[in-house]
Amino acid sequence: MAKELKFADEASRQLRAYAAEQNIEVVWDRYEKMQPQCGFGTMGICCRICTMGPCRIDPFGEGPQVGICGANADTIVARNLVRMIAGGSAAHSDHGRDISHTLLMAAENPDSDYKIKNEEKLKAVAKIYGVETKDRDIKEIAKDVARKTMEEFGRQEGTIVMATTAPPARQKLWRELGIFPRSVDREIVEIMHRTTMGVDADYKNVIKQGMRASLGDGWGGSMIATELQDVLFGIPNPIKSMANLGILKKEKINLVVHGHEPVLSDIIATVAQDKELVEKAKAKGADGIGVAGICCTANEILMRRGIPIAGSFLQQELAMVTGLVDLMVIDVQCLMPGLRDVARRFHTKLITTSPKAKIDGVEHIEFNEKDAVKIARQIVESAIENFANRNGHGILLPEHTEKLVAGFTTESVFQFLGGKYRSTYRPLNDAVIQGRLRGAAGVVGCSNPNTEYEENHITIVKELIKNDTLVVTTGCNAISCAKHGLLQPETAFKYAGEGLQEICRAVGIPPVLHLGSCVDNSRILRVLANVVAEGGLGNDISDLPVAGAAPEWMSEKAVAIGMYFVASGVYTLINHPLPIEGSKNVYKYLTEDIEKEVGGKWAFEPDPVKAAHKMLRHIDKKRKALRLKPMMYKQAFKPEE
Ligand code: SF4
Ligand code: MSK
Repeated sequence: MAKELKFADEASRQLRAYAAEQNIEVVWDRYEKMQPQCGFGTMGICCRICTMGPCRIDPFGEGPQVGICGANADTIVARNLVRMIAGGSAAHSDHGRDISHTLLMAAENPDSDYKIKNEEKLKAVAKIYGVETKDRDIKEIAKDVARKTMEEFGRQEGTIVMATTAPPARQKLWRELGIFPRSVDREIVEIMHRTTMGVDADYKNVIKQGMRASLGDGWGGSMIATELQDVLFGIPNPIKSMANLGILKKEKINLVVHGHEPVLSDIIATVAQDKELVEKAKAKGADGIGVAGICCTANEILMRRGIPIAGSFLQQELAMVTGLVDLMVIDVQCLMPGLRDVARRFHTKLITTSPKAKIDGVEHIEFNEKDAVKIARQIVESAIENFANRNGHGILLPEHTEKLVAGFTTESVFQFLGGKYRSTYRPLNDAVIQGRLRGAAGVVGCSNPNTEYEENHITIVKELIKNDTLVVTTGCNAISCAKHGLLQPETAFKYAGEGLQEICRAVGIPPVLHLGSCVDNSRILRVLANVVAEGGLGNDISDLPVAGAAPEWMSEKAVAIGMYFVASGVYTLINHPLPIEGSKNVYKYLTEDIEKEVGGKWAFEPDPVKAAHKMLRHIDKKRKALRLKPMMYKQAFKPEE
């Protein structure tokens, strides 16, 4: 019998209990079976880089303190950590590279299924790269921009051009420290080189390369992905929608898209509205075709099209457990191979689409951008065909849904704050300076069965907004916030402090702003750069009264994101520590000493209220340094604790 778990989300609790009754194993069951987990791995002191090993360091000091080659805990821990950064940066950046190729294809091929949807954004990116725009055909500009962004991945000389959008003081610091990223791929390759057997054994030097690669992700690969997706699919604008598994409909064909890249999901969302296909669906007895998303591909099509969100990372299997998913189509990243076995217990058809992400025994329909609509049609038709296999037995649909407003961006929200016709960050900066806002926090990232599902996400966000801190969110945190009603403007009056309420009332925004998918954390970087450029809050990101958190993190991508925020000057808090506890030196360096070098540091705090308070204290420290008005606290805690 599966252990009864506490979930902040009732829909997930019900479905997880139902799965247990039916003997369907899902992520929480596999997590339980895995206990106790390996202490060496958790502490980062296991090395299997060469076959003299595997080696492990005895954390109690009684057994071996170095590996067979003589590598100590500091070296092993640092190497393991930066290899996580390499994995995470590679995932985001490969996504960015694919979008550059899609843009080039859209510009070169007049019959392409992709079009340039936002010329203004294309011209803004062209400006960053010095591409001439005056009196030029938009497709010519797009070709140049696509090629320039492609060069960012494999550049052999110079540095990443996109990273010149960081504040000048930050760029100067990166150059002085030798961490200004040269090219996206090069920094990832260099991590792999330095961490192979017998290369870099100085933990600080290893971590330095980790910072450089992560900056290549945040200010390079991820930023390119975000910018070019806005060009191809449109810049999001505030848009209403719904979230949670209750958005699946008994009477409709339910097609769930899951993964990260909008090149497929965006086309599916269009094709699913095709009259002929809708008629086909009706002929099969369905009341139309419903598209819903899981994880970040969901965020992509929510932000631009208002397509409802079925759930976050930990709900991918539960969506199938409803018995209502006729087809789930997946692309890349955060796809649990366990989906295959859950799908087999239901009529659900699971389809992989990327040559990079197949699952043994699962139907594969290979997607390519050249035949995007044709392939999307094939997938939608497959969902329609499979509707007849839904036998009506064993359906459990928790009726839980929540309204939301998403679609905020670096451009749109602050245009809002600046008034309709003035695109300026001045009102935002002024609100912080005058003390209506304490500051801002980015709360992002995954969920993890090692934490009570969504409890940390929601508690931390509520505590921050209560204390007049504007929250921006991406990834699965954004989905959790949506499911718990935090993305509604009215929420401000329930949970936010008076200053933040005042702003939300004046501008009509929620106190928690959904900025998109995981690659869209680059929007947060851009917001920070714009706030610095607006003036009055210091010269660099590290001067700002801001903090970041990933309260239920699990992915290597979260490590890359956290590290690029730290290296950009941001205090970054996660619940469970990085796997570095096996090295006192690495731990101290990342949680203390690194701040003297880059202005940001890591913090670990599993208790969400204490975590929020740590972030607030950091924000207040920055306010004090800027000589801004001290803030009141909405809950009894000692500011200096
Ligand atoms: Fe062991 Fe050194 Fe080989 Fe790692 S690199 S497995 S510590 S011998
Ligand atoms: S999907 S990386 S679980 S946020 Fe981007 Fe969610 Fe984390 Fe995947």
